[in-house]
Amino acid sequence: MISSLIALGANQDRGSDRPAQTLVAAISALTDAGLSPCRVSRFYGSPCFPAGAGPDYVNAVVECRTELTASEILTVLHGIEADFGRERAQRWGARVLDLDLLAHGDEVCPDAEEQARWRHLPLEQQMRDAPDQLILPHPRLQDRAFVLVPMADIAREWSHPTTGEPLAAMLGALSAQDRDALTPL
Ligand code: PH2
Ligand code: MG
Ligand code: MG
Repeated sequence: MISSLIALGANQDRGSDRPAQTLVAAISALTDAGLSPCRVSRFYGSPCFPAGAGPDYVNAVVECRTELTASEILTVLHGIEADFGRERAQRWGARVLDLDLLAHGDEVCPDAEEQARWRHLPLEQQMRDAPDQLILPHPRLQDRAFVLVPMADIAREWSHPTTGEPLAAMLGALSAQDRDALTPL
């Protein structure tokens, strides 16, 4: 069994469902797909990144233990996003549901060099270029309070497989302002 960390986010109502209800439904859908979360973080309200680009998000992180490969998990996540009516129109636009595979055990994809290249991408290039292949760990993980704060609820012991940096150090490297902008619901 491999431990997988999955980030959930929503900042748009889905029919009459508010984003937090959508995350609850998405966790059920993960369970139905055989990815039953063994740990679920608190749900947090978080200001949209980049600031002003859209409504506030609800974010959470779950841990699943699974025999599925990373690419099989990704297929499941994309299937759930599609079932929930996610349209992949605008990069970083408003979305009814976003499911991101953050990490799959200690796996580094496609390799350490390429993972590092995406991790160090300047912001303007991040806004323009999306990787067409799975990058693990998620290349933006260390930059985002809306990932690290919920992750710390359930995966305090996690450390980055290439940099060796512990989660607590990544959290400490964020500004207090970014961390404090996350509010548990
Ligand atoms: N996801 C994005 C872009 N911006 N901002 C917050 N607060 N939470 C997110 O999950 C998020 C975002 C792209 O996936
Ligand atoms: Mg995504
Ligand atoms: Mg995302």
